[in-house]
Amino acid sequence: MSILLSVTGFDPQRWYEALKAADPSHTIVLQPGRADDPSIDYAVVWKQPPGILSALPNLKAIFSLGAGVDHILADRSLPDVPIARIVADDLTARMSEYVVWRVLDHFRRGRAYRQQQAQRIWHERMQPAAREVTVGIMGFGALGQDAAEKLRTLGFQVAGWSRSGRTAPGVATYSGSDGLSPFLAASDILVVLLPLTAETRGIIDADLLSKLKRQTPLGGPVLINAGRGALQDEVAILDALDRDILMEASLDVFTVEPLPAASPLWAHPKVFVTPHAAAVSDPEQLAPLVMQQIAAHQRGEPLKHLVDRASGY
Ligand code: NDP
Ligand code: OXD
Repeated sequence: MSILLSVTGFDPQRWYEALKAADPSHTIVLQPGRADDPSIDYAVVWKQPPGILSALPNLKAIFSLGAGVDHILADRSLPDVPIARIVADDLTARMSEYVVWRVLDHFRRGRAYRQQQAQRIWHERMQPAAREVTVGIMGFGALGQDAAEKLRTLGFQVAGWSRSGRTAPGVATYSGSDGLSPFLAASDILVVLLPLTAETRGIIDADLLSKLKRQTPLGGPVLINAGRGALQDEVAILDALDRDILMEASLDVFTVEPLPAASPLWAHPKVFVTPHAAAVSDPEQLAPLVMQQIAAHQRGEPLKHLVDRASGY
């Protein structure tokens, strides 16, 4: 059985070795012998070149090497086979670390204290209690729910927004377009963990930012986006920061990645930039899960974490 490994932006060799180590009995192919290679049964991909999958006549399923699948669905010529994504404790824990880190840094006045230290200023800032602050998690799925649980352990109030109205104990949940305004009005710190779909593209715009709570215990609302860059209007974010509609932002994802050197986001004093590093896909942790999925599929068992192409995630 042959598996095509098609990755750009990740190191293919590490994934090759991890997939081999997880199950040495399969052939892993980095480049198909020919475009319509009939020996390929499965494709394991991250940002595969468009068109590469549609030519494979015996392809049975496609596996994303990350939680998101927008990089796969961007290929308009995809064959009609199931697509599965990654849901894994390792990836989830990494994202929750990022969310907790950024929430705590904004909450505990990290930016102000770093500035003070640079100027040797000894000045204690007003510090609210975690219970006075609501973190709104936009995209209340596998990642959002875990982050919510960890933030609740720290004492924060948590709100969640989803499409279908998912609930979780102790979390105020909202859904759909009707639930969006009350959700935003309840959020002091907005954490975006949405997938990029036709419905969510550009959702973090001037209108959305204007609906965030103005008077917050921190002095203004904070935006943290680790979902996808194309969810956000970066001009609107910069404008909201400059007009104090937004107090601070942590951005891990950008409309163009790598973030161009000319982007004003790099040097903006209220913006904290990370290079799409919130939750990396670790080959040693994730390759065994992909191989288990393939083994299950071969035994005729259903695949887990399937993508609904109509909703785009
Ligand atoms: P899930 O599919 O588990 O969760 C997605 C959530 O978004 C669900 O709650 C879903 O609602 C909600 N949602 C989707 N569309 C809408 C909509 N139109 N309106 C309201 N809510 C919506 O995904 P994960 O939690 O596993 O991952 C989320 C995203 O995080 C990924 O798609 C990826 O883009 C990003 N990511 C970023 C990483 C990074 O390093 N920066 C690393 C890993 C992931 P419902 O519950 O009703 O289905
Ligand atoms: C993912 C990512 O989707 O790393 O997993 O962005």
